[in-house]
Amino acid sequence: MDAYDLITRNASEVVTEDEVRALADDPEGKRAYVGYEPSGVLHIGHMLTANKLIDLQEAGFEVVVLLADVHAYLNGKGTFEEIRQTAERMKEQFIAYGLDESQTEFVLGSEYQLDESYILDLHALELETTLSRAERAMAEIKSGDSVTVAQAVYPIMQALDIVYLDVDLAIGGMEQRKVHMLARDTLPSINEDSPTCMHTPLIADLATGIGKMSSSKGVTISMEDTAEDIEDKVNDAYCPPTADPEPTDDGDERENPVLQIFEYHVFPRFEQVVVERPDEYGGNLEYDEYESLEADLESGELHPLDAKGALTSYLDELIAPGREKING
Ligand code: NAL
Repeated sequence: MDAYDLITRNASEVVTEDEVRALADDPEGKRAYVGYEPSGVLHIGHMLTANKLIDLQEAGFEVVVLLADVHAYLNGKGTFEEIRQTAERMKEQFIAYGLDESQTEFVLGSEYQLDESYILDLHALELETTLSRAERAMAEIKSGDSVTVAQAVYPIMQALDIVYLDVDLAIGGMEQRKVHMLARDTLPSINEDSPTCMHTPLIADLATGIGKMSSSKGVTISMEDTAEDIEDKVNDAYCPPTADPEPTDDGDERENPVLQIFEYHVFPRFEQVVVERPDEYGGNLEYDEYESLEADLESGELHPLDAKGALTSYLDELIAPGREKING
């Protein structure tokens, strides 16, 4: 796989391809970041952007993880004290999950976001941003029903962070795209370059395949799940024998979350995927790439229950080191 393919694999959106190609041509010393609000438990959604960071480390990038404590506070995720503790646990879990500690810089937002120069630059960007634009940028990020002033400041700070962390490539889930577009449009007004961005897909709710997986509602897999939790959740998961399920009767789009997890979590981290089956059911199946597993599920060669059994053991292998970090 060449550097560009590795850097962009499994991305839903690359802004722009030309800009990423230029980075891929000379990745040494280039910096990529992802930011996370420390809140709740590290789950499979966080781990999707973490996989991208691991790809980028392999391609030679320096990787910055922003533990966005001030952002979590602005988004109503708790007291500063609680958020700080969560940030510390999150950092340990990322390392356990496979981010190379010697190649990863962890930064707490509050280390620089309270400095006078940052605040003055923030106010300069606030002057350039309408309230409605900030509100739109937050549509898929905000917690709660109404939008607070704090939540309108949030995306403007996120844009400014790209400058302060001196980042060449901003990574986020698709729910971050409007914040990144705001950054691309407004940073030139304070004489900064528009940042290059790349967005990772959103995984559908495990139980229904509808909407995006989230820890606040529906079913997700977290770094603190036991092997039994994973087995139960995966066994109950929505997994029709197709990668392209029909919409619901209410017209909601559906995905196959079991296939999505194979594609975005398992294949990027394992050379080969083995589905164990007793000899009387045809014996083990071996896959070197996601597409062949998908084709076998669609043709009926691979039964959804066998796919789920394999997914359970691979997920457990990915999650076990983080779980041990917590349970000691
Ligand atoms: C991500 C978040 C907050 C601040 C950031 C600053 C720079 C880069 C990325 C950042 C968290 C993200 C979330 N908005 O929804 O988790």
